Amino acid sequence: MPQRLTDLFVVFNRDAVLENITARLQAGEEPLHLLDDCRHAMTAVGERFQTGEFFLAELILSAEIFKEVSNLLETRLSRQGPAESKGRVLMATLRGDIHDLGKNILVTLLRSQGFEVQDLGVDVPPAHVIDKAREFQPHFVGFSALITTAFPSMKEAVALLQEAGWRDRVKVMIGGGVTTPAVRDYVSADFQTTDAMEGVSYCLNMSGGK
Ligand code: B12
Repeated sequence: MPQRLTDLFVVFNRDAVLENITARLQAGEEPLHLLDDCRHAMTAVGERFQTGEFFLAELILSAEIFKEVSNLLETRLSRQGPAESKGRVLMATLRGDIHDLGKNILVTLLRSQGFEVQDLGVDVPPAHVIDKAREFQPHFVGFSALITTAFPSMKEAVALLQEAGWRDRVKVMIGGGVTTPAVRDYVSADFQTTDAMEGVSYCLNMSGGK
């Protein structure tokens, strides 16, 4: 089934992708598992882009299909939300990066687990994060990155948090397909993952698993 989904993604067969997802949902598969299969399919699209087989138009097409799948799954992912707030999370994709599909999934999952999330969007200037942190008083600051040129922006944002006296008050987490533990160290973040659910678990653990 996962390979079939990738096959459908790489020929941009939107209807067949949505049919595949709907059928598997009806058969009782977990929405998160389905999203993860789609993420693998997107990686396959990215690999073809890297080798020159696909161009930007194909990336855009795959992103459109992925968005439709996310919309389909979002209502199911956000259903079980507890009423009491577990903490505040400030999220952004920083300057130089406009990818947001993964960030949006994380935001949905965090909200479903009871976190208040302020999502600053994409291509956000690092200084803007500090202004918003002052207003929103987050417990966690999360940066999503899919392109290596966003790493200096993340480093700058963490340095600005430090300068503003905010660094010790928040946990900084980073995620997205191109991040690694080495990037976490480079930007001086506390946590790194390429799995949204691990990010949610990190926040739950750090907020006392309330
Ligand atoms: C779709 C896509 C696009 C779409 C994005 C649409 C959108 N609204 O996001 C469009 C067409 C706009 C695009 C543009 C470009 N793209 Co692009 N794109 C991709 C592609 C195919 C998929 C990315 C994706 O959405 N994956 C699915 C999501 C769900 O996965 P994810 O982000 O990793 O998120 C998961 C986890 O990481 C986690 N997560 C994500 N963020 C966070 C944050 C935190 C805090 C936590 C805890 C967790 C977490 O949650 C998610 C679920 O588990 C990738 C290929 C790949 N290998 O990823 C290339 C890729 C990222 N793009 C790439 C490039 C080069 C570009 C362009 C420069 C192309 C160009 N020539 O213009 C532009 C960049 C413009 C810019 N300045 O940002 C390269 C980056 C290479 C690099 N090393 O930097 C890649 C890797 C393709 C490749 N192999 O060459 N792209």
